[in-house]
Amino acid sequence: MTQHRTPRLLGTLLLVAAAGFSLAGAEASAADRTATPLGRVVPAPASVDAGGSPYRITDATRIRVDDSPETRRVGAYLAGILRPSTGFSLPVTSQGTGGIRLRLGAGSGAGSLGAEGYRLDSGRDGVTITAGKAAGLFHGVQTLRQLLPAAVERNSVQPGPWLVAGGTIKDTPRYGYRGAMLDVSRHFFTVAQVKRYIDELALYKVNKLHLHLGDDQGWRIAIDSWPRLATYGGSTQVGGGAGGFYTKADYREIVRYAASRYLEVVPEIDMPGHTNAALASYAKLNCDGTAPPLYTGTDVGFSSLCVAKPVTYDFVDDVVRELAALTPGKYLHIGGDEAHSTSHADYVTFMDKVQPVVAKYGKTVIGWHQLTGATPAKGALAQYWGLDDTSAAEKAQVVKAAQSGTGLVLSPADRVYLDMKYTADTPLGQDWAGLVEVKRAYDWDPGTYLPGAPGSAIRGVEAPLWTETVVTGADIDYMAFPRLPGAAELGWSPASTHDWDTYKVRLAAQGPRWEALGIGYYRSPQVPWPSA
Ligand code: NGO
Repeated sequence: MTQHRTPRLLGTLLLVAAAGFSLAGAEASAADRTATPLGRVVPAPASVDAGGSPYRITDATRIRVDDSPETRRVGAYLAGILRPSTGFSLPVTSQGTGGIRLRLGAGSGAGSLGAEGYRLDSGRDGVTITAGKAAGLFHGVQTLRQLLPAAVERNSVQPGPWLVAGGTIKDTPRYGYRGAMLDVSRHFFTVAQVKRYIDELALYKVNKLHLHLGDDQGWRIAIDSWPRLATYGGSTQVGGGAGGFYTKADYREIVRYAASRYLEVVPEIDMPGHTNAALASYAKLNCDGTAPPLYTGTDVGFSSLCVAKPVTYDFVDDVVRELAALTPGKYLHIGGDEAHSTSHADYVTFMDKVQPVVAKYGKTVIGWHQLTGATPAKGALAQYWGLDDTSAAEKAQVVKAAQSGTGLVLSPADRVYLDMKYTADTPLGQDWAGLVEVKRAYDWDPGTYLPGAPGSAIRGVEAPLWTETVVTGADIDYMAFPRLPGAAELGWSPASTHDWDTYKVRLAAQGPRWEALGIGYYRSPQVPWPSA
């Protein structure tokens, strides 16, 4: 570190001497050159008032927390990010003033910041993040992270300087539901891979991780009362690989880790279609009593639970009960898409019977938007995954449900399906919904996307990553970046900030950050990435 610094400092001193400036003046101009402009953050903050002196994190900086355990935890998390790259000790303490301060529920209008909002004040003496709730502090910390140079994300000591531009950010989310889905059924992903994705999501203030735990190709969660679901139904995946499943301990660890990043896990068991793995595991679930073979292809719409058999509802009750017991969050997703092998009447019957089971175990139903073709339970959310040019009749059905109180989560497939190819040349992904370049993924408004749906029905945005073609952690990164931050911004930032030309500049600034984090991404020619 010293070796790096000496020539830099010497250079600065020589320049200062030549120009006849004071050292303080030189520092100020260095600050101007290197502090990230206050608003250059993804998602765009709701309000930015830049100005005043920057704060410089130094060896003397302390992270000052109030006495609540949650504030301490967020402080420790921040220290964990800053220490390796700055090389500073950054003690987390409740003593003293100045430095980086995390304050929960105290003054500065914290009450108006809601469950997830925060305020960040930066000036010569320090940076203060204030929030009403710990989630807000955590989101404020993500903003602070992005205001520091990208090198802050590295694991070894970097030269700095570590400047935070002066001014005030006040920030609250547009929507309460800001999700990302990972399909762990088509290809299985380990707990470590899921944790890495959680960390990537947290950086962009995503607060829901939807896990697609069951589909034709694999059942991925241990259910004690139906053990073969996981041990047999989870024993393969697309292409015939070994597959895998989460034990309950694994799953609890995912839920715990997500909660430590203020994400709620939304588990999905897709029903009554997309159930070949379950049907293969238990012959009695099939109408004809014969188990089909395991499936490793990528067709959809060929499987259905047997709506007429009572055992189907024993199965559903057991699965929902055990899954609900693993789920501290509010929601349980029951799928309901592409039930092409279930008659419409059976579909309606099935949903009428299954939704009350979810309620019985204390959870709120989410279903893919085909659920609006049945009768969505009171309080249920429908996840819209149509296209811009989905038929008017299908959209009208969703809009009608929204008018009757069903909340909507928007995942238009030709906008935010992260498994769509960026261009015809993208080596991974599908193109059934079209090619989705970065601009297309960002340039739509959730508030007006489905005309006729009341604004209050729109609960948020979710970016699903289906994994028929996605096999490794690197594949996840490549398909998610740089589109995921756009979906996150649509969920968080006020419509008034929506502007592709300024967004692409903020997005471009994320590139070096991803490089520092080891995230391989698609270098879209639409984005003005800084040259390496
Ligand atoms: C569809 C289908 C999934 C596929 C995905 C691939 C929904 C909700 N059902 O989305 O089974 O994996 O497309 O893009």
